Amino acid sequence: MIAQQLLAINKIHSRVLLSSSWFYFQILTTGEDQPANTSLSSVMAKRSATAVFIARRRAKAVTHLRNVTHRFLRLLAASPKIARRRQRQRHRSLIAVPASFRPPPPPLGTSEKPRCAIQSRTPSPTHEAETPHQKPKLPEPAHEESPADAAAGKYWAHRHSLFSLYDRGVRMDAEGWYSATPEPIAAAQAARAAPAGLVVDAFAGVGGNSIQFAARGCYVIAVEIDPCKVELARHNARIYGVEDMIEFVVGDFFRLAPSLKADLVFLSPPWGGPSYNQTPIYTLDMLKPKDGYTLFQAAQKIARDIIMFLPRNVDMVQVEELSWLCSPPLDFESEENYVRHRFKGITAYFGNAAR
Ligand code: MGP
Ligand code: SAH
Repeated sequence: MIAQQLLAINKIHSRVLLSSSWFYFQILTTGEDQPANTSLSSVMAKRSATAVFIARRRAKAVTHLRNVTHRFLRLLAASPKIARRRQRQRHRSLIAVPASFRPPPPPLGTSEKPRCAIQSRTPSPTHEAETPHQKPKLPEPAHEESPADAAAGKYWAHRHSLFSLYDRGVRMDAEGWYSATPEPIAAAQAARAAPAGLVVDAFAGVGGNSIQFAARGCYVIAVEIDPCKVELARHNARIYGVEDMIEFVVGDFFRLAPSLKADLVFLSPPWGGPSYNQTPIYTLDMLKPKDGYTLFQAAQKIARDIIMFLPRNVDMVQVEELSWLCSPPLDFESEENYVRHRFKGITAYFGNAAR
């Protein structure tokens, strides 16, 4: 596949080269075909005008490549990194990149508009099998990997821990990639809800938590402010066969909260982007779009039982204090969440959700 991709890139390059060579040819022939009475200076002027034209055309071609195929180029840059990581895991040969391998998500923190779907096809699992006799023919990266590339590759590598059915066509957007709750964690959180209970997922995103609550047998009201994400979440819920268990609501949780009632509220608000862990202690006022106290109080209007998914560097003293906002104080329990021994976040359980 990489070979095909390289071939595609080569084709583009050879087109650029061909057109350049055509213009070089033109320069030469123009020179030879000049009528005898044409002065040397006019020939030179023509040549330099053509040269300027070529330079502009080349510049355009390069810009075009950079803009249109940037994801594809990033994929090429990322592939050796993925391969090296797999080699380190003592795989004897590299994994062939599947035909439908899709580029990682767009660079984080760019001005690129969020998209409802950045993938269209499902990778074929059979292509991911090792091909023992195949020598790796991955290109060396032309440049050092940027932090954005590294981040994009990192989340792509986590796709199956975010959604085990990812290969069936799960869709994500940039924010979804870095904020979806990994499936094993979402399943453990959902296990605290009573089956057949009514759950409000206040910040539903691309559906990571709503799907697991629904799979548990709960009826879910999934609130999400971004209509595009609601479409992604609905699509993903369909893949998991739980679409009928979820009522999707496009709206601002803080506006909707006073008019909602449920058995349990699940809160996984924005943490302020992937840079949330740049501070040694994450305080509750850093949560978005409103601080943790305002958020918790809004949730208390809906249900006594509350579950919050919080950054791993959160100030636990502040989190426990939330249970004192109720009189008598709510039962409280906190849990560190790991995926493959990596610390991902902390879940705080309040009320009957605490064990
Ligand atoms: P992470 O720390 O960005 O990734 O997010 P990771 O892979 O643990 O980083 P590394 O340091 O191990 O390389 C870890 C998990 O936190 C993600 O899988 C999300 O579930 C969750 N998460 C991250 N962010 C930035 C958010 C967020 O803004 N909101 C919510 N609700 N969850 C988030
Ligand atoms: N738990 C989700 C991820 C949630 S990320 C999952 O597993 O997929 C936080 C989400 O909150 C983002 O999708 C963001 O669009 C949404 N959001 C931000 N402000 C909101 C608000 N005021 N009301 C509802 N949703 C909001």
